[in-house]
Amino acid sequence: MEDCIFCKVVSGEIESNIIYEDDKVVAFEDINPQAPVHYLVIPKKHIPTLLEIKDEDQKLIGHIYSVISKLAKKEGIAEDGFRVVSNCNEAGGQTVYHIHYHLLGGRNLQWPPG
Ligand code: DGP
Repeated sequence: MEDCIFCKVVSGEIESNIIYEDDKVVAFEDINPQAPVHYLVIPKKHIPTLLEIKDEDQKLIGHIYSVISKLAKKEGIAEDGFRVVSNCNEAGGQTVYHIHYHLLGGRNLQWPPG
């Protein structure tokens, strides 16, 4: 998608601090971190919202969670605990319409979220 910010992160057109990449997934630092560790884990495939995830994407979504788990361990936030958030549509707080999973950790996170 030519006007999608995260597709541009995937292509390298927009610079980002990439901390993990494979043929299906990219993880990079959020530009506006809300915790000491705040990464965004995204599929390279453009999927606008969680509502457009198809049955054929099940393996991809599972892979994303596997990457998140490895990153949490690598960053040393696994044992204390962390949060994975995916916002959907306006009321859910989604601002970039390319699905992404926020990985947040390194501090005590509050619940419920605002
Ligand atoms: P959400 O509100 O859930 O759609 O989260 C979008 C996140 O994306 C938000 O935390 C800020 C981040 N973000 C937006 N633009 C960029 C960018 O160009 N680079 C990086 N690294 N993060 C971005």
